[in-house]
Parts: sequence; structure tokens; C-alpha cells
Amino acid sequence: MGFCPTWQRPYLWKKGFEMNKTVTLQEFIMDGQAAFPFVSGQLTRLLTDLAIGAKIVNHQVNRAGLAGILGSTDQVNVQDEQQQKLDVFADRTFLRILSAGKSVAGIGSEEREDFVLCGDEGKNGKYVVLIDPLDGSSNIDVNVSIGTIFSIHKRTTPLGEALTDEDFLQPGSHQVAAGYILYGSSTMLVYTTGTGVNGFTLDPAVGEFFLSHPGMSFPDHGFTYSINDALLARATPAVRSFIEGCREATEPAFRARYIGSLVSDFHRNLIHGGIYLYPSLINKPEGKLRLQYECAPLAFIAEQAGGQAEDDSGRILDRKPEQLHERVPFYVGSRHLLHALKACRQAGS
Ligand code: P6P
Repeated sequence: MGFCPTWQRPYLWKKGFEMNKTVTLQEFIMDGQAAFPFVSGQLTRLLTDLAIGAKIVNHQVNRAGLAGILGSTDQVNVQDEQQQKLDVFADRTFLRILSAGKSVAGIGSEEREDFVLCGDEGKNGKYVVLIDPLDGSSNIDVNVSIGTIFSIHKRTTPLGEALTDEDFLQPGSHQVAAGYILYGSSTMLVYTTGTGVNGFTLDPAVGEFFLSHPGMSFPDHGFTYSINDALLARATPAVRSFIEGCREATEPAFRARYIGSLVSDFHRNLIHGGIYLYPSLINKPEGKLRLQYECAPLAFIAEQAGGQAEDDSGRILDRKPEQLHERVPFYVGSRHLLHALKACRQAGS
């Protein structure tokens, strides 16, 4: 794992992290708020509510086989994907909790065609949330890690007015915060508010998230590539050339790792270094992943952790979305590997 950025050390030392004092997520969020004395506290409430939703979803994910909520519903979601029972549970859980919290004016969810208004017709919440309630849900029934991805923006419409589509179509560079929850061998919540990336691990015995990965950053090395190999024949020449280069490299040799769960592949690459690719394809030039609630939040985290995130034409965070469920090609991870991919693209141009 990359070392904690030096500027974060005084804070973490003060919190007693280096003296092995356990710092809860709640303390960390509250301290973050204390650093901005004039804030309303709504972001604190919002982050706290996301952590509560994470605990509830985690409980169900861990007992899915026993709770009769494995498998799919007879519904297909707006992505034209078979909805899993846990997809629906996670979507409803985060919607219920965030709506009750008063900080959120509206939510754009992977599981719903249009955004949903929260509270009093969405007129008073300061923030809008974009969320993939349960990413990688096709892995649920085979007990492979899955995740939740969230993106937080300030509303663009004035308080007291009805939300519009534009509130949910802001470029990733406008995000106030972004994060993911990984329901894996342990359950982690990793997030950024623009001042570095910190990871918290849930202690199920006490139901608290504790700071376990302060100041996360991509290591300078890292030689793992994550791509669905079956897609390569339909990928661009630049991606094919890059992967061939990874396969042929010997000093150091690369490893191929692909879990089929974006949050899991991203998290492993963040800790050990690497690159995740879901490319544009001949029959799907826009690729598969969704910009607003998968790629943009992970791109914010990646850049805050010293990495990069691009599509075929440039920086993901600079992309202005036109549709709520817009798909983009997505390449994210260690800076040196994104540079190598870009060189392949330029060589092919
Ligand atoms: P494929 C899961 O459906 C997901 O959105 C990501 O979590 C994952 O990385 C990708 O799609 C897997 O897609 O086409 O390789 O099965």
C-alpha cells in the first residue's frame, strides 16, 4: 500500500493513529467537519447515513444464502440487466436512509430510470447522490465480493426549487465526495472528500467502521492488469497492443487478475498497483460501465490516490454527461500504466 501523504501525517498522528488508537469513521467524519467551521453539517450527516446503509446491506449480503434473497427477481432494470434480489434490497435501503436524512435532495440510481426526489419534493436537501447500490451483483450467487459505489454533488438548482436533470449531469470534477463499500473478506468503506483517500474496516462485533487504511495511494510500481480477456478481439488496436505488451513483459512480469466485480478489481489495484480496463468495443463503442455512478466516483478516488482515470479521449473527471445512465470506456489505476496505455493509443493514431 502506498504511504500516507506527508501532509496527512500530523492529522493522523494527532488522532493517535500512529499510537494505535482506533479512530472510528464517525470521529473521522466529525473531525473533517471541524476543519470547516462554517459548514452546515449536511455532508457529515450524508456520509454517516451512507455508512448506516452499508452496515444494513452488509448484513444481508453476508447472509444472502440463508435469507432466501439469492438469485434474481423476475424484473429487468433500466440497464436491461436481470435484477438480483439483493440489487433491489440495496437500492431500497440506501434510498430509504438517504431520503430520511434531509441532506439529500435527490438520488440517481443504477436501478432506476429517472432520479428520485427525496424529502419535501427535493427542495431542501443540499446534495444529490448518484449510486450503484450493488455493483457486480452477478457475483452474488457465487459468493464473490461485490460493492456499492457512490458519488456526491452539490445541487445546482437553488434551494426551494425543483431539481432538474442538470443536477445529476455534472462533470466528475464537480464531485464533493465519492466512495465505495466493498463487501469482501472484510467489509470496507473507502472515500474521499478531495483531501486524500482513507479506508475504514467494519468490525462486525461492534458494528463500527474503524480507520484501517489512512492516506491510501497507488504504489509507484504495480504490474497487474484487469480486463475481461474474452473482449480483447473486439477492443481497439491500442488496448490490444497494450495488453500484448503486458503479456510479453518480463522485467518485471505482469499478472492478470479479473474478478468481474469492478469495486474488487479497483480496490486490489489501489493497494498493490495495477490497471483496470473496460474498453470500447466494436459492437459497443461506449463500453459497458456507467459514467455517473461507477466511473466518475472511482476516477475521483483514483486521482486523489495519485492514479489516473481516462476514457478513449481524455480524463474521466472532465467528461460532461448528457444522460444519467451514460456508458463510457474506462481505464483506471496506476499512473505509469495509464501513461503506457496512452502511448499505445498515440502510436496507433
Ligand atoms: P463483464 C459488473 O456487472 C460490472 O459492472 C463490473 O462490476 C465488472 O467489472 C464488469 O461489469 C464485468 O463485466 O462483461 O466482464 O462480465
